[in-house]
Amino acid sequence: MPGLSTELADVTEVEYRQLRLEQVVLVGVWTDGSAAQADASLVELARLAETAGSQVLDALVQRRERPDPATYIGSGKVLELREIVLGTGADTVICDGELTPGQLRQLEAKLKVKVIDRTALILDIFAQHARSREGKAQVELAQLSYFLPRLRGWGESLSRQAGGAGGGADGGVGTRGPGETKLETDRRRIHRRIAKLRREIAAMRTVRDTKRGRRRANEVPNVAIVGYTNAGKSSLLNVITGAEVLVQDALFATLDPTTRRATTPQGREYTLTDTVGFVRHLPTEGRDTTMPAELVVVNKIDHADELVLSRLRCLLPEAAFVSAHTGAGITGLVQRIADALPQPQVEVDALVPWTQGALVARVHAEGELLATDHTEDGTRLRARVRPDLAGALAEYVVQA
Ligand SMILES: Nc1nc2c(ncn2[C@@H]2O[C@H](COP(=O)(O)OP(=O)(O)OP(=O)(O)O)[C@@H](O)[C@H]2O)c(=O)[nH]1
Ligand SMILES: [Mg+2]
Repeated sequence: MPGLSTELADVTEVEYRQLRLEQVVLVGVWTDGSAAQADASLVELARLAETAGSQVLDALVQRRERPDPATYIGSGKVLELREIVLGTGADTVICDGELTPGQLRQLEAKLKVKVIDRTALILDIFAQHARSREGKAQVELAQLSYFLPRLRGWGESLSRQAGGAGGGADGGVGTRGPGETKLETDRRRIHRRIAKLRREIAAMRTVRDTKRGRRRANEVPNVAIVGYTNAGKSSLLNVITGAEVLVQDALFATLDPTTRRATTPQGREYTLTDTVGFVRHLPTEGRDTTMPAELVVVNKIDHADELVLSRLRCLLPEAAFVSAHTGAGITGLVQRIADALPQPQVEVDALVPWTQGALVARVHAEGELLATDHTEDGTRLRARVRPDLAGALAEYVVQA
């Protein structure tokens, strides 16, 4: 089972069916929005399924006011889906939404193949792609939290199977005892594992916040690249900073946010962070969604249809239109990032002695230089800087 830790496989060996997706059929419920939106959602689900390593054999959508509480799609559609499963030889059905444990269980019972939902699929891809310790821990935590309430469902349907024709609807005395005991043990072990992961993640977060805190103290502004998966966020980071972050024509190539140093054309330093992409119904837990200001970037203009592009330009007059591949628009984008950085507020006029070269360098990197002059006694600087740097320059300030 790619990505899922052996521990999880171990504790749930009976109840948890491995997410080995091979030949799949997709099914969606179209509740509102246009037909085109419903199609787009299913196309995206197909790409996700392929990213997870499976082959999509067929797909169907049902128009309904809301998903069926028992089986997600209506009972007639279940029969139709069963025919498709039999006809194509699919081993898995993937539903385009988040299903309740009960819906999953009932669909599995009726379709007689493994049924998973969009969330499980995304978590599976995350598990395959996470690289850093923190990333892996977060994915495992998300998976365990997702699977915990679903354990009972799988356990029950299996014990029903074990009970055979003779076992009643509740599994019967002989089948239930040991199974439930094992289930309880597994649940407790998973709860313990979840608690341990939470502690570890909290500890790693503290380390990261300390680093971030240090950057803040140094007044280095950070710019995050956020957006849809496969939009070219990592490619942008690479072209702007010369980094070599993995770029792939795949969903969720990036799962570990990377931060790189960058400088504005004027020489000010900032950091640029690549982030995990979005999709519809992305499990949102743990995402930092505070966004002070934003600059919309439209990438891949080399790839887009002229008509689509001109429509986008009308719709998004403020956006930066770029291509990470050809470099078109990148210079302009870099300047717009520079203009959007928070401006240092304190204006200083200082004569910095030659021995204090590091201070001069800091003014170049962190501040906005207004005038500079090399005198016999040192460097005369007029600049706008942040308060902490103004403090460091205080003793050299030239009295007017
Ligand atoms: N034609 C064209 N393709 C691009 C451009 N920028 C990126 N791509 C391609 O788009 C695909 C995704 O690029 P990435 O940079 O990995 O995208 P991402 O947003 O980081 O994706 P995730 O990390 O998976 O969320 C790759 O195949 C890139 O080569 C561009 O400007 N033009
Ligand atoms: Mg990426």
